Amino acid sequence: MKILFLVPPETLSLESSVPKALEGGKGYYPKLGLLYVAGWYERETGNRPTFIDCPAEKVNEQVLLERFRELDPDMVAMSIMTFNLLDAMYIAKVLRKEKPSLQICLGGPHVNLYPQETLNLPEIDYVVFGEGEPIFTRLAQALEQDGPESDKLASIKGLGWKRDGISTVNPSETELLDMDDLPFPARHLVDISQYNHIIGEGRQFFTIQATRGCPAACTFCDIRQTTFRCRSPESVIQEIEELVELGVDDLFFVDDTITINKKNLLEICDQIVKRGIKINYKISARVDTVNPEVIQALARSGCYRIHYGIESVTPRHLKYLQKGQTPEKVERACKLTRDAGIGFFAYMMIGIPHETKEEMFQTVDFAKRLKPDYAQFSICTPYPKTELYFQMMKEGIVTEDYWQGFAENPTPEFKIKFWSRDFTEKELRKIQDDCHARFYRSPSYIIKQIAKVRSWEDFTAKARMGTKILTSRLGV
Ligand code: B12
Ligand code: SF4
Repeated sequence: MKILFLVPPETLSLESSVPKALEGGKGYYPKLGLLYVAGWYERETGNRPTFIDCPAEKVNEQVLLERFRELDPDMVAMSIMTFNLLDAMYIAKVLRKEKPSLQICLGGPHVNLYPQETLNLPEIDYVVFGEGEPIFTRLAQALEQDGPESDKLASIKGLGWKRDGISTVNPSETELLDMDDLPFPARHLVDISQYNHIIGEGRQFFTIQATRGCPAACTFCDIRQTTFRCRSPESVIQEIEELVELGVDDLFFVDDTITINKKNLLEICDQIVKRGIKINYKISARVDTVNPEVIQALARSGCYRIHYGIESVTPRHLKYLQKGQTPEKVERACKLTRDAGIGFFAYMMIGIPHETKEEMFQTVDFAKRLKPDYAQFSICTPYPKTELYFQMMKEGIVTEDYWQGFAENPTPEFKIKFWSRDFTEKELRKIQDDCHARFYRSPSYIIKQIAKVRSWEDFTAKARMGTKILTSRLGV
């Protein structure tokens, strides 16, 4: 069976709480989840699939069609967030028209939330929900083996399948994978030079994952209270060494909070130093999971930036979001980080239910005091099936289950709503622009950035990012 793993062109993606122009200019990250699925498939079957990442390779619909005709795959597998469901639907239709016998399988965060609804959509033959690596391979193998097909498909947990218009969604796979059983993502299927990041610190960027899951309870997040698991430090180091061999010198750990298991992380940092591995990297962390020992180890081993989810300065709002942190903890962690010479990105939120405009600007002032290298002010958005979404429905702020409507009938006319009793979307967008302007145009920020510039590349990266943020509303 010939398999094409595909990241479709982004033409119909929804605009999220971060303006599309800002999101779009940041560069291209690899689809690590799909590369993991491809890696497992390759290891188990010995078949070599094809991988086309249209946005990264700048492949448009016409070029994709040409390559599709040449490859003539039996199955196309795509990974989707809610934000690019429409892109996947559109391209599924185009490819199916080209080859009516083509089988189409979707997986990823959106499918994990809405397996049945996604399977019910036209052109979709299979959905995989949960950790997709073994499930997808079981599906591909089942389709190739002899014997009654429905029996084989019915026995695969985490799979949904459609035959003659009838959808069947099997029970979920409840067993989590041992992360050391995973092969490394199938990076050899993509041209790594096409991935980059506007504010990276190196010549060649790529992503890696050392842990899965997060025990914290932030209500706006899909990953909330999921089982935390780690790979062994040896395996992570081996993968980093492979990446360095490939020319990668700038890594992003996509882990939600890699700092939860400090022992493992310290071992990884230690090994990077001991083995003299030359790598710059950035991570994401909760402020309450770092301490001086961890920060020092990160600094020594090449960590140049930490992404902190800080959200707000107001304890009332932090509590509302069940963030489980205080402004004092935030200040402590940010100071530790600054003192160790690691930069940080402050993710802030405005438009939290019941928040006043004054409080939003207090959050900007707080962000300025923390002295991050970058700050992003997102409009608080209840994403599908999050605790925040259900909470806002209970309070009557979100008046209808509109994500359910989108999942059942995704149309390009759909626009994400910013639910607030106190502000219109236009007002919120204007406040968001004001927040970015207050932050990035503040003399203290500009002086600090000029003082910190290490090289011309560093300066131009910062200037590009700053310009992008300030002009993102203008769609440039
Ligand atoms: C890194 C990351 C990014 C990066 C890179 C994205 C990329 N190219 O992959 C950046 C910064 C660009 C990004 C942007 C955004 N992101 Co993001 N991101 C993540 C993060 C932290 C990690 C993703 C990852 O690599 N995971 C590791 C892999 C191994 O896991 P996975 O992708 O889930 O894949 C597994 C399964 O889902 C399944 N699977 C996945 N795909 C497929 C496909 C097939 C065929 C099969 C069989 C199985 C399968 O198997 C995989 C292996 O087990 C996740 C949170 C998380 N922990 O997943 C959020 C997350 C995916 N992002 C999210 C969001 C909301 C966004 C933004 C909209 C944020 C915003 N701007 O407001 C944008 C959207 C950008 C866009 N244009 O689409 C949400 C998605 C929610 C949803 N309902 O879709 C998540 C879940 C975080 C959250 N808030 O809860 N993101
Ligand atoms: S700490 Fe991050 S990953 Fe964990 S629940 Fe909160 S937002 Fe989600």
